[in-house]
Amino acid sequence: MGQNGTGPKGPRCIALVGPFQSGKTTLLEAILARTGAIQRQGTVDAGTTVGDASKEARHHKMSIEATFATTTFMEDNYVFVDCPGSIEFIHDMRSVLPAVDAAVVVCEADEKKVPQLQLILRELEDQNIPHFLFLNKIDKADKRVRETIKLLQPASRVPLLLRQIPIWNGDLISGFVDLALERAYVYKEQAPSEIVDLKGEDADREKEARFTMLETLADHDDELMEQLLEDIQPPRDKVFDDLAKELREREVVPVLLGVATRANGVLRLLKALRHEAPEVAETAQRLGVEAGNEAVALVLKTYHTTHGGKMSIARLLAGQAGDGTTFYTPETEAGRVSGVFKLMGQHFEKRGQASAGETVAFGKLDGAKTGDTLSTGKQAHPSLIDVKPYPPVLATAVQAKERKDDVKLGAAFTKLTEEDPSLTIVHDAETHEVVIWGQGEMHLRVATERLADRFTVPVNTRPPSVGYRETIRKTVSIRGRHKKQSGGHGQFGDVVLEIKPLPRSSGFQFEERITGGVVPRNYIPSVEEGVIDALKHGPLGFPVVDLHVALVDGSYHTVDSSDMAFRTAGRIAIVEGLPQCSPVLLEPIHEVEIVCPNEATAKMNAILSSRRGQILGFDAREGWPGWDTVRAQMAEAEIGDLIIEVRSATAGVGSFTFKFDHMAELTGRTADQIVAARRAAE
Ligand SMILES: Nc1nc2c(ncn2[C@@H]2O[C@H](COP(=O)(O)OP(=O)(O)OP(=O)(O)O)[C@@H](O)[C@H]2O)c(=O)[nH]1
Ligand SMILES: [Mg+2]
Repeated sequence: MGQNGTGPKGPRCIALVGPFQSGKTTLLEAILARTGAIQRQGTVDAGTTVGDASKEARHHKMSIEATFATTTFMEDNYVFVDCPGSIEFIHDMRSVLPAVDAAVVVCEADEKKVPQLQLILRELEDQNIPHFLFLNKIDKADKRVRETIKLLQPASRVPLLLRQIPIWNGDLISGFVDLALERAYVYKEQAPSEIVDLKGEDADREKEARFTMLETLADHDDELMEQLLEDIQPPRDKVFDDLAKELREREVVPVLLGVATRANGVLRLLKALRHEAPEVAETAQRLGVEAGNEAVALVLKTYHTTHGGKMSIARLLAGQAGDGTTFYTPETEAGRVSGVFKLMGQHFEKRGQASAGETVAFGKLDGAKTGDTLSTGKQAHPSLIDVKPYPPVLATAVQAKERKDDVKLGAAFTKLTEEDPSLTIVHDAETHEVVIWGQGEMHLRVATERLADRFTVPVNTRPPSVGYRETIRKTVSIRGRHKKQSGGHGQFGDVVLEIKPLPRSSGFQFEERITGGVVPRNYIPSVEEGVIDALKHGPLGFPVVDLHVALVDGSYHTVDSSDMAFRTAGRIAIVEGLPQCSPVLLEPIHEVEIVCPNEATAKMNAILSSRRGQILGFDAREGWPGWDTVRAQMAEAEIGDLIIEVRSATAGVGSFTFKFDHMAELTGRTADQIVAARRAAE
């Protein structure tokens, strides 16, 4: 199979991934323009691209979700998926990757973006996705390509294979030599590159670079190795076959060059995809699609259009599906397809039934969610993938701006998390707050914008409450007496409580030591209820924990005593007693584990120290050369916006996980401020 083969291939699905702002959306635009899917190539800066057509993406001039676009190249159907580069939106990329035939990693010769590149290559390597590197922005190149490859290689566990070299014209790159075709091209603005003669110094450089490329290929091909040793020129078709095979077997990462803004290098990229990327049958095999089902599809994204209802964007891995097809997930009935749509950014255009390899949107699959394996036939196909979102790192409490929107907000949350499973909604029963947890500042900002714009529920946001508690440090005995004479029946309850501190995380214990029936048995549970009630809100304003309360004495009245009266007496004793017990604030301390490229480790230590963190140690991150793991204990209040500092100190790639460890006493100015703020809020 040579590069010049012309037979039609199956429909493809290709992901465009890569570090933040590397030019993925611009490359998609160039591909769509070059293949005639759009009339003119739009730009990110003018807000005219297909990839960043959503209001939020335009507004922030960055991609915030995976966007799908359909085109045709040499009679083959392609769906390209423009994935966001920011780590905060990486879940969209991770949900799409399993089902694509190949990925194009758009990157730049920028040292600062190497850790991001490593992060993305790691996903591709772990998920076994064949991938190309598209070295973009070479109009701005200020170093030799070979140096750039050296810079980028540490990010990849697989050898990078340079298959084009630039032609320099002074300080600018004016074209390239394709090392497999052995042809030279000069770039034309917004037009296919033109073939020129390969001569002089360029011809010598070509020979050398081609030899390096063949040597790398020969590492996995003994026959080629022999030919090279014997100085025999391998036939061109053999070189192309090797390129295709080694890409598919993930033995090399071919590197192509280009300028997305000028659509330079796009045609060669498309040709490489056409000839070398696997087709759906191979992708289905990689995923473990079993024979026997009529149709099998994977849901890559869920989208709620403002008017059209729910869309499940899916790749069909086997069989056919159209209007009326009933799909099943392994757990349940996904629903009956109502409308099959062609994908073009924010536009969904109705089309006919889809067949294996195509990526389309299915309308009204109410029971389907992102990541689901859909199938038809007698027995549901087992789940093909399980992509879990990364644990969230930042939270914001939200409230509908208008009370009347409360119910609508609940429904909007459902849609929001269906579209983006890396968001989590938590209803805090204690503080009555609704908290959105997400992957970073921009992620949460976009989530609240989307609530307002797409789901029409404007919300107010504020930092979520910290789970403070309070406890006591002194033992006190105290009487609580409730006596009321208001005509007819009076109320009488009288108790003596001994309130005593307990060690950390003992919670609350109640004991009764009544002798001689001074408080009748049947009233004792009410006393305990009154105590529990009062402990919900201690003298500092927070729930009280780690204390022992004993009912030691009291008195009653045969007519006026009641459950209610003893409950009130219990409460009074606590309310009056606690302030005498030397109350103290407790704050939650978590164990935090930060991962970062090791050049940022010192900065992490500084950040942790400035946030009252106690560093427990740091190690090389297992399986991640060049990365460290820093562990620390840290107060919940300080973790609140920690991610913002971590990201800015690591060019966006650092992250952390945390889990509750213990409650610790907090005194001094910080504690006073917290208590004062609590009082002010009440
Ligand atoms: N000089 C130059 N600039 C480019 C090239 N490709 C893209 N850009 C610019 O780089 C910036 C980012 O481009 P985008 O296409 O939005 O990059 P992206 O990778 O989609 O960004 P995210 O999706 O937010 O990660 C824009 O200002 C583009 O105009 C290129 O080949 N050369
Ligand atoms: Mg983009």
